[in-house]
Amino acid sequence: MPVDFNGTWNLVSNDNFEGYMTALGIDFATRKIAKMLKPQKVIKQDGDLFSIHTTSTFRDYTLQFKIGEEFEEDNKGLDNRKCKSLVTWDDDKLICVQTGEKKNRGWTHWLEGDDLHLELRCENQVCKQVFKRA
Ligand code: YOG
Repeated sequence: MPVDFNGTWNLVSNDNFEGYMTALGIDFATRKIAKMLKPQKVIKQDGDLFSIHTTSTFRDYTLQFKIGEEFEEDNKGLDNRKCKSLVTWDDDKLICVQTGEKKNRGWTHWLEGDDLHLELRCENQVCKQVFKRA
């Protein structure tokens, strides 16, 4: 039985979100709004099936996937670039590779103590987010 990510999680730190957004080509005005946000994640994990709802006062984003099954991701409301995404386990880490126009795009989730960690990668930028249980 792998790690249990189920729950509602609130953002408590957000390192280099600006660099990540710039690598994604997000415009200045949108970045100024986005960096003030404290998004919440609701994760539902049922065997190999996951849904991750990221919500904020500005935009929401929903992702549903099955481990090991590639799917098309639209990134709607984010950078709106389509990519092919694949999520797999690497020990207790959940790793997503987002293949498309942007090099080295993807993310990793893991638990550390009571905290949920998320690393967001795009090109040469890494954003590190930490969430606590709501
Ligand atoms: O999470 O992919 O948990 O999907 C990344 C924002 C900001 C909109 C958020 C809205 C990238 C304006 C999703 C923030 C910046 C800036 C709340 C991260 C793009 C646009 C939705 C993500 C994965 C892993 C699941």
